[in-house]
Order: sequence, then structure tokens, then C-alpha cells
Amino acid sequence: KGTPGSEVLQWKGQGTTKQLQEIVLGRCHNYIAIVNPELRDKDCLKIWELFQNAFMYKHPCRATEEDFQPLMDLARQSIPCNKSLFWSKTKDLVHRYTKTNRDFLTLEDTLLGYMADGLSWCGDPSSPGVNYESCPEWTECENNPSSMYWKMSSKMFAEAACGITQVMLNGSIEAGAFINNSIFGSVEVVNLNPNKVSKMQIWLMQDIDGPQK
Ligand code: 2NF
Repeated sequence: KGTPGSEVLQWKGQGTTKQLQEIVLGRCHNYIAIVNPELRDKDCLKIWELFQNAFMYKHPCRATEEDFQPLMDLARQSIPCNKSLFWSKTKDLVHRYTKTNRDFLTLEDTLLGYMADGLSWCGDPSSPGVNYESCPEWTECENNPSSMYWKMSSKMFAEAACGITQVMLNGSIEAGAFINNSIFGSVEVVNLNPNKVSKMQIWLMQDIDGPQK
């Protein structure tokens, strides 16, 4: 912290999204009422409380699985077999696809993914318990609250998959489409249940102008 009045940016990442509570609550209610009414009995206020308890007033590099487990358990949902669509380095394209084509569901079509997509959040041990100025990127400290959230919800999403699964990869990435330390490579692939998942179809997408890697 700098001298009073001069805010010093502590971390490299975006600070907590303003009006986080209103956005998360609004998205949760929209999801359970309109997007997927099968989940109409979920308690959005309780979900928000568990979300905020997971990171508020905590050091943003010391998030634990225990912090987020109650939220994960309450927001858990099943995914119909043959519907799971994973992605890596194809975020815009995959969601342009799922917007008009309802055959497949990405993590962002589940409650946990839908509530948090595009948002940023992290805590601060001192009042008001939330850092609106900056948050750590996962390259700065791995155990930050948003990495924990995405890793745990990605793990749950992968564990829930059954039947034939899909993944949209980026065939124009220099280093290759499959990245070992991506969430897809390090969390999702390894948490697929071989007793439930029969195969994975890989959609290798390239930029129109190439390169084809
Ligand atoms: O913001 C999301 N909607 C999001 C974030 C992280 C993970 C979604 N996911 C889920 C999706 F459902 C996909 O199936 O994971 C899969 C995509 O993750 P990816 O890492 O394979 O793909 P990228 O396009 O490389 O990254 C997506 C986001 O994840 C972050 C990255 O900064 C980007 O915001 N990310 C990538 N690797 C890590 C990591 N090891 C990471 N965050 C934490 N630890």
C-alpha cells in the first residue's frame, strides 16, 4: 500500500468487477429462471453467500479448495450424456458456435460457468475485504481465487461428462493445439471418467489465413 490517497496497483490482473454481487446474483437468477429452469430450485442468495465467503477478507494468493468446496457442492448440476464440449484457446469461436447450435454445452452453459464468465474477483485481508484495484493473474500466484474457481468448476464439469465428448482446439497455435498446462490439458482431460466417457472428438480449428500447425 502507498501513502494515503495514492492507490498503488499491487497485482497485474484486473481488479474485482464493480457490482460483483449484483452481477452474480442477476446471472444466477437469469440462469435458473430462463436459461435452465431445471435448476429452478437452486438458492441464488445462498450461492452468492458461499461465493463471497470463499474469497472475501482472504489473501488473494492463498485460496484453497476448502474455501470453494461448499460453493461447488451447492451449484453442482448434471450434464446430459454426449453433450459436453470442452475448449482451449478457442473461447470466442466456441461460444459463437454454441449460441446458435444447442447440441452441445460448454462450461459457460452451466451455472458456475455462466455466473462467473468474464468477471474478476479477489480478496484483501483488510476492509472492505475485496480488492477493486487489482487481482493476481495465475502466472503471478497460482492459488488465486479465480483460478481456484475455474479449476474446480472445470474439474467438476469434466467429472460429469459421459458418452461421447467434444473439444474445440486451436490449430493455429505455434506451440501446438494441445497445451499440457492449460486447464483443458491439466484439469479436464485428467478428470474424465474412463468408465463413463467412451471417446473424445477433436475439432481442430485454424485461422482462415493460417498457419496450420
Ligand atoms: O473464463 C472461463 N470461462 C474459463 C476459465 C478457465 C477455464 C473456462 N475454463 C474452462 C473451459 F470450460 C474450457 O473447457 O477450461 C477450458 C479452457 O481453459 P484452457 O486453459 O484450456 O484454455 P485457454 O484458452 O488457454 O484459457 C482459458 C482461460 O483459462 C486461464 C486463461 O488465462 C484464460 O483466462 N488459464 C489457462 N491455464 C490456466 C491455469 N493453468 C488458467 N488459469 C489458471 N491456471
